Amino acid sequence: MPADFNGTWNLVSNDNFEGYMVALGIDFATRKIAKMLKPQKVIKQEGDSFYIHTTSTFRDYVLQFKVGEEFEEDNKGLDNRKCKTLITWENDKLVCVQTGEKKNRGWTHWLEGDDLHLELRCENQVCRQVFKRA
Ligand code: VLZ
Repeated sequence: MPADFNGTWNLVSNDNFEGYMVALGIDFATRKIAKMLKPQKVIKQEGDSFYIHTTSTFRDYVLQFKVGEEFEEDNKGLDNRKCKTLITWENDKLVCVQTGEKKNRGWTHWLEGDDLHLELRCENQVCRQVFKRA
């Protein structure tokens, strides 16, 4: 049985989101707004099929994928750069590699106790987010 990420999750901590956004080339004004946000994630998981909806008062982002199947991601409303995205299981961690213009781009999700963790990577920046069940 893989890890079960199903649920609605609220952001409780967000370390170095600023550095991650700078690495992505997000402009100053957008960063000022974005770093104040407390996004919520709604995750629907059925086997290896995932729907991850990140919502906030400012912008929304939806990602749908099947583990192990590469697809083109548009990052619309984020940095708008297209990349080839592949998500795989590494034990109970969901590991995403986003191949494109930006080096070392991707993220990892895992569960730790009652918390959902997300590490976001771009170039030499790492952002660490923790979510709790809504
Ligand atoms: O999450 O890649 O759960 O896509 C932040 C929206 C969404 C707030 C960040 C506005 C997406 C940002 C993080 C304005 C620049 C992400 C994946 C893993 C699923």
